[in-house]
Amino acid sequence: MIIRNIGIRRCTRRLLSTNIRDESSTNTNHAISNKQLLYTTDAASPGSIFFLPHGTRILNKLIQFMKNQQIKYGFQEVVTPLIFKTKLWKKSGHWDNYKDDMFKVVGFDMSKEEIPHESIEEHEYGLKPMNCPSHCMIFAKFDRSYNELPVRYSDFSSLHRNEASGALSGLTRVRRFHQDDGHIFCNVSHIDQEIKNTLDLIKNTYGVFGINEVEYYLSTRPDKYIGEIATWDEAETQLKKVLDASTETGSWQIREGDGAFYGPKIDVLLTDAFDKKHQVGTIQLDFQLPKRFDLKYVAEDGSRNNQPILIHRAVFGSLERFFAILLDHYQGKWPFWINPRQAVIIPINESHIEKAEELQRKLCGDIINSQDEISPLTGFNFHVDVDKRAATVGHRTKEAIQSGYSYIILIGDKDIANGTFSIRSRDDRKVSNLTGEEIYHKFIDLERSYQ
Ligand code: SSA
Ligand code: ZN
Repeated sequence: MIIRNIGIRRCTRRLLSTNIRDESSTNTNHAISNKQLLYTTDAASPGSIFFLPHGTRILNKLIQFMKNQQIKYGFQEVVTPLIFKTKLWKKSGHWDNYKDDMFKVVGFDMSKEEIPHESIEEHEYGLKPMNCPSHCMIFAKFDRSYNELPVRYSDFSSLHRNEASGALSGLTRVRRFHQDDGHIFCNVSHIDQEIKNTLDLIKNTYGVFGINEVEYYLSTRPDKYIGEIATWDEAETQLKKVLDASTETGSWQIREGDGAFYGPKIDVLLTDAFDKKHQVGTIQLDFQLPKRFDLKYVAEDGSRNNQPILIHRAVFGSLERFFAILLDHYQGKWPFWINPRQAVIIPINESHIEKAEELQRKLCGDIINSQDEISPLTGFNFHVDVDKRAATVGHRTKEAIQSGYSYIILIGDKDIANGTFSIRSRDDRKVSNLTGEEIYHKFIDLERSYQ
């Protein structure tokens, strides 16, 4: 039974990954990454990405973007452990239903374990493939009342899944990744609104990146599941209802048997430039984990035995997979707000270097310019370089465009005399003459409006 089910799971995955693993989009992404120095990998840790400084800038922007949206939607961010004892994974159901996709962790020196015990469960840990158990544990730590629901936790933890080496693909299927994960603990009356909010957030988020072609799928009960069929049917009906009612989704399709082991889900898929589909966002309705973790809240009438419902959701899906989508979507031509190379200043000759560096300091913002010993926590800080090389202006400009800088700023004698700089964008030869202050405010406006 187990083997058959695993076979089916692998099989559905293979169906998806025949699309996902197409080498063409992966290769293009690698080529852009190599040129722009965004990420790298090493055989010492297959399927785990090293994000280089410029790639990390993009990743941090995505995280900051999502943190800000989530505050608006009432999420509270938490930080949770990476390893949990086997006992916890047995309780959550991952041990029976997800173990093959997990990494086991044991200390080399067992004598360091606090409680010497015969049981393997006392010293064997699993590296988490999901954040849901941690969030259920936090919910269970306190007495909960109906008037605090929905409780919404978000988490950007590292997750590890022991994906088959043959299934690994670029940034889209990796072993270590970070979801923009969220878990909503609520009651039945909240479900529709919470799912609608998430669908709105998904649509609006993708819209910021100019991605408007989105497909929605309802993934139903897999062969390997926990709980009662009647509960599953109820959850699936509920999701169908929201999908039908939601003006955001338009039409949607069914993926039979592709739900999570704990509940059915709405999966959101994007298609890349090579016509390959990638599952990014997901919304999952779960009546099972609250039962396994014995989650309870006190209702308005004072009754204590009320079980919340759990909604799992991710908007980007994982930062790694979404990064791959963006690489493919922009082909390295990042919009200013997320560009790891926002501007380069080119002093025409040596005598202009001082002014160039002055402008660089200004655009790099409050953190660098702080007069205090300790830099402030927030402020606008743009990624601006100065190209002081002796090469011709034409050559340096051409290289700057090829490297993907959004703006090229020239400074020469005439500019110094006028107290301005000559600024042009990557895509338009038209030059404007702006003061340092005007450039700084232009950049602030671009970042604020996600351009
Ligand atoms: N527990 C839920 C979220 O609360 C969960 O983990 N759901 S999920 O398994 O469907 O994963 C969510 C998203 O993570 C997926 O839609 C996909 O975008 C991303 N993801 C899953 N596995 C991988 C992987 N191996 N590599 C990159 N991204 C992944
Ligand atoms: Zn989850």
